[in-house]
Amino acid sequence: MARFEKMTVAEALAAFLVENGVRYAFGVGGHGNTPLVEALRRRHRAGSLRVVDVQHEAIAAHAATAMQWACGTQSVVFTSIGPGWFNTLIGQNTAMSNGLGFLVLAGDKTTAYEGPNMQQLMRDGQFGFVAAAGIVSKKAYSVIDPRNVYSVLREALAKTREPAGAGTVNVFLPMNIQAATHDYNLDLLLRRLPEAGHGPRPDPAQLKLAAEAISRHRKIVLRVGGGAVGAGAQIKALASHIGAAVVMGPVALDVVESDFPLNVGPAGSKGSISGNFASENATLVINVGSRGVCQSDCSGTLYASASEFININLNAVEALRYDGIPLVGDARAALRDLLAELPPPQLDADWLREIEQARQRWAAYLQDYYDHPIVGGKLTQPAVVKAVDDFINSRGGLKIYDAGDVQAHGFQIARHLEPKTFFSDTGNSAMGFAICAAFGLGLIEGGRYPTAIVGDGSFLMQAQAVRDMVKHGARCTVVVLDNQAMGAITGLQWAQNYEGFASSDPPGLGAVDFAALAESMGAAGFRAQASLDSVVDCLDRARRHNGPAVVDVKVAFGREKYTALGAFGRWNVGPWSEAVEAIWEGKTPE
Ligand SMILES: Cc1ncc(C[n+]2csc(CCOP(=O)(O)OP(=O)(O)O)c2C)c(N)n1
Ligand SMILES: [Mg+2]
Repeated sequence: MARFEKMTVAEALAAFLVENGVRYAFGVGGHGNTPLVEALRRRHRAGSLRVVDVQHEAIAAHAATAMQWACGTQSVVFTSIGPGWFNTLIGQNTAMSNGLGFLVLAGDKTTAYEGPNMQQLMRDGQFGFVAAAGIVSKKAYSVIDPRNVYSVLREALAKTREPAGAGTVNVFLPMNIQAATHDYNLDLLLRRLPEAGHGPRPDPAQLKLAAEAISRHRKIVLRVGGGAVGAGAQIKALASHIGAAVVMGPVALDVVESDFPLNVGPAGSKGSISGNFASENATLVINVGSRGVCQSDCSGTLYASASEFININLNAVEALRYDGIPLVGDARAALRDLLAELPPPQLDADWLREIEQARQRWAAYLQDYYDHPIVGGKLTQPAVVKAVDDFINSRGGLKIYDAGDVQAHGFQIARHLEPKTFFSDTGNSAMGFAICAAFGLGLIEGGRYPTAIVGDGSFLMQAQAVRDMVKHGARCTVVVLDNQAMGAITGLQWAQNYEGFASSDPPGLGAVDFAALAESMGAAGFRAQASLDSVVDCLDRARRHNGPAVVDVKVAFGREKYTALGAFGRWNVGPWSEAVEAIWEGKTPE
């Protein structure tokens, strides 16, 4: 006999989510979602779901992304109708850019639609929000009937977790429907989604082609992307077998440890000398779960010597990039299958030596920066990033790098000891992601300690997240590298022979006291002096503080050497676009 229970649509929805492993709900209430908030409240009080009210919906979306990324913890985001939902969009794109997804539950006007509603989409038709969300997310639904909770919610949640296609899914909840009651069949309502099965194995015929291609080449690069997370052991095994340099994509820098002798680090304009050297000189490139976003593959022009590509990817379309041999399948399985297909190793001693020399050139280049940590009486950003990164590694913490020069320095300087310890919004580069991510990760009981490394510009885009950290008892540190500039943009303007304009504080304007700002919101604030010892001392005190802490570090900014690491290669932005695209099209550079 089926069991039935009368409840509101919002309550049924909350019951379904809890049953399916959702543990956090981040969001903001409004006139568009009071029945939903009431249903979430009951779950919160019962201890089955933690409701975390935040100061801005982007914080909610970023926190949900970070939780899923770092430890697979499932969350949903809830918003009122209209502006609250709009505020999530930057976070939805961040999640999607990094292959992650979650449900966004947003209020909507009533199904009666008696006339214009406050905060409705101005160009709304009956399903205006659904149409708008359909463009910016994986999928959007409207709950127009209480029974939709059985089917629509199940499908929506499954889509957020789809292998090789995870993304955010928006579910719009008309206000009258949220509050409507229905006699729910509990057996139908409380079904659990099955876990996704093992990923598919690549086609044997394509595997054979790939193995033959490998036997034709001596200079090989294995390019590691986001789809390779969890496949570090298989990547090292294959790289060791074929003597391939391992180039790390920005989203996957920690998949293989920095000390692995064939790891040449990141490539692209914010990459490394060694990563670019290997990429430019390889004749065969094996992409493992890698999309090759513009900044990281010199806008499609990085692999100057490559005549063949192999693409291991769960997504059949991504597997066609660079006209490569497509190995459509799970990275671990495909790498194992490929290795099994190969004859005994024939390593190229010259290539291995060239790789090692390039690694040494990059290490020496970096060391020169670390040896000059002060410019004009202030610490430099590269030196501080190195000190912060070393500190986090020594304590086994998580690091989240924000946007701008801070992010580039994270790519280039951070060292990786184990997977799932480095996070940066590489595909969307949403300023303020890191501070929100640290907030989310700092809530997880027994979780690893998170530290956000952010610029002044990025901090001030989501400064209110500090208040959320305080309110909800997050344990985390935010290190602000304050150069009083949107430094990455000024640097780009200079590199393109423009004037630095509208991208830094006007001369004479005093700096923000970030420690005081943090203290005003109830967090601990620490001010570093102009020495690396002082930075480390502040980090240590921040870490021992049992709550959120902000460490304010004033860093040098200008055209002088040592203030920022170099950019390399090509990037199709601004005045460079045409020249880079000509190379991409196959024209010889002038
Ligand atoms: C939301 C958002 N707006 C604009 C940009 C473009 N952008 C990229 S980096 C950057 C400046 C970052 O400044 P800051 O956080 O202070 O870091 P810095 O480069 O100075 O180290 C800007 C404006 C962006 N990535 N995200
Ligand atoms: Mg800055």
